[in-house]
This record gives sequence, C-alpha cells and structure tokens, in this order.
Amino acid sequence: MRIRVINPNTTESMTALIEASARAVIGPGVTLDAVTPAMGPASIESHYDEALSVPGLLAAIAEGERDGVDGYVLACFGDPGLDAARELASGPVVGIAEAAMHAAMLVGRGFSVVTTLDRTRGRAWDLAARYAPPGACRGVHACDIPVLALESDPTVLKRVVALARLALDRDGSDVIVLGCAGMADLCAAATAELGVPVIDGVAAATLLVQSLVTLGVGTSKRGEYAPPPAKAYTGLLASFRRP
Ligand code: 5HY
Repeated sequence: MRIRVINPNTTESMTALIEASARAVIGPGVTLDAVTPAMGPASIESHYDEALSVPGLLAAIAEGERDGVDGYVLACFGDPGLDAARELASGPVVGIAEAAMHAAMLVGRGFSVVTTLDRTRGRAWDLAARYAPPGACRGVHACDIPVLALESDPTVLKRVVALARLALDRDGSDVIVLGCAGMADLCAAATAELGVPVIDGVAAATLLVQSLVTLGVGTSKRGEYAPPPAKAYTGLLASFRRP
C-alpha cells in the first residue's frame, strides 16, 4: 500500500515534521512519502493563503495518480481543496481536521480545538459544522503563534498546554484537537501533561487512509467526486487542463 502525505504549504522543514508523525503510525507493508508542493504559500494562515495552496496540492494529487498512490493525507488543518482533491483521486483523501474531529468524537463527549492565529478560528468552526454534530465542538482557541514559529519558539508546548487546560475547563470538553499540522510533535507531551486524549490530525488521517485502503474502498466516482469535466484553463493554470 502506498500513502502520500501532502503538506499544502511549501515549507520543507514542516513537511519533515509532518512525515515523522505519519511515519510513526504506518503499519507493515505500507510505503509512505511526504511531499511539498512546487508552488504555494510558505504557511497557511488566511483564506487567501488557503486558496493559493490549492493548485499546488492538486498538482501533487495528479502526480500521485500517475505514480499509483493508493491514498492521500491533506496535512493542513484547513483541509484546503479536499473536495477537489477527491475529484482527482481514485483512492481515499482525508484531511487532518476531518480525521482529528472524527477521532475526537470517538473518544469523548466534546472536544476543543487549539489552533495558531485567531483569524483561523472561523475556518475551524466551519469545518466543525461540516464534520461534527452540534455541540461536539465545544470551543476553538488560538495560541497566537504563527505557523512557522511553532518549530522555533521554545515556549510553544507550555503555551499550547496552558491554553488547552483553560479550554477544557471553560468549554467543559474532554478531548483536545491540535489545530495545526505543525503541532504534531507536541501531541505526546501534551497528552502526558493534560491527562486527556490529545488528537494529532496527521497521525489520525494517516491511520484512517490506511484503514480505508485496507477496507478496499476508494473515493466514489459516482456523482460529485467523479473526475472533473475536461476543459481549458488559461494563464498560470494552463497546465491544469484535464486529459
Ligand atoms: C496548517 N496552516 O496545519 C495550518 C494551520 C492553521 O500552514 N498548516 C498551515 O493555522 O490554520
């Protein structure tokens, strides 16, 4: 089985962190590769960033289809381009927000999300509304650490754990969802400090893709996720023309 983890931003060091989290959970006989798109934003912290991350990740999916990849993880908490990626892919495509929120609902009564910048909270709530029944997501909290500072700022773990503890008390939740792929390496230490399930979406999505491929199911090609109709794209997107 071949799984491809795509970091929709273009920061290689973050792709390496994401790969370590995914590689830690793959089973025997699973080949995993983590890719950084050839184009896109250095980090995704706005709707503009998210929109501009999509062509690069779609190009990585198209390449994966040529390479015979069985399933994909979209390793950005905004789950950018998820539906478009599913139109291109024959195998399953799972976003890390989607995976983390579903895993959280399997192990608790209500979860809180701890994410990066305050301005990304709206997107997390949008995704919670899509993936979770009302009341499952009890709160979304921002630690106000920029995505790329997560790797270098020595206070990250302390601040994320402190905010998570506040969220558990204030929201009355019993599970924490890490709201950024760049927080994947905090999961074990945060779990030990908080004493509640802390979900890293990168690991959760990798295991979900592995399970779906093992189940022998891929993305349905009947209806909405059928291949997009062939047409011309112009300018910078001319190369996205479908066969
Ligand atoms: C992520 N941004 O997981 C999101 C997190 C966020 O570049 N990778 C990014 O803040 O929305």
